[in-house]
Amino acid sequence: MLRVAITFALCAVACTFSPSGSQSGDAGGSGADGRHNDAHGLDASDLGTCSDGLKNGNELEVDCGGRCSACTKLFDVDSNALAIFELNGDASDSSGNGRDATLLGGSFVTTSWGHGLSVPGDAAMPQGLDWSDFADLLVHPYTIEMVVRPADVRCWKKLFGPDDNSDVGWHYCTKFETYPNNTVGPDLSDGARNYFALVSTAADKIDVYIDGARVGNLDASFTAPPSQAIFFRDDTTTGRLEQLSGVIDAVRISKVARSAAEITAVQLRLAAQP
Ligand SMILES: [Ca+2]
Ligand SMILES: [Ca+2]
Repeated sequence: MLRVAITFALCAVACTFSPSGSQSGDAGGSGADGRHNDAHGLDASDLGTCSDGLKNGNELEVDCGGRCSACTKLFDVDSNALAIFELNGDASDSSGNGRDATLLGGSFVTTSWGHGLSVPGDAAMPQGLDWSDFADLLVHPYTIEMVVRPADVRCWKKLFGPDDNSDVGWHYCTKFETYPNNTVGPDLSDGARNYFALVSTAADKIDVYIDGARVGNLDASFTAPPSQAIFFRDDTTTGRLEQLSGVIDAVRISKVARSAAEITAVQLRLAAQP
């Protein structure tokens, strides 16, 4: 009886089942040795679990990640999202709220998370996203999360502007900066992916998280709600000479202060599919 129980327990860990109930993990006849959950020892039967509607094997989400094809949705949809832009070929809102951004310019390129918006960083070229139609929704508390791989982090490369006629806003300036206020956090690097989470702590203050770690609290450089919400394009005041160059994989805008645990969870997802 003990042996039966152990066998069953092993199977619960190592075997996979199709929705019809037929067991697929042992299809190769190797027994419940865990081999089929090992990304280094696959056979044809393993790949069937990449389309079974279940999160199994080493999948990051249901039927994607790990040994399956890459996951393409970085952010989970929940009731606290105002808008989610996965940027997998367009600027549509995947939160279910229909708050699409206007694509100002850029091109879509392949990334480890499907696709991202590539912006050239050229003052003469249109680029970025305009979400100004919904800027009045950005009241405290709010959270803006952005996953960006910059080509150049030198001062200044604008990430977010609350007003197209103002130099203020969020920038790369070697570090993260809420111009004209303060820089915060570590020195950042050209070509390295950054996950920024900017979490309001008052109408004019934000906590800054970079790659899952809280690095400080500082003036947001504007008082929420902003008059506009322009991402990844420089303002007219500086002649659009402070344009970001790089690739943006996804953006989520939320009507809550996302918790440290939620932000850590996103960073772990990112790290699992570098
Ligand atoms: Ca699966
Ligand atoms: Ca994406």
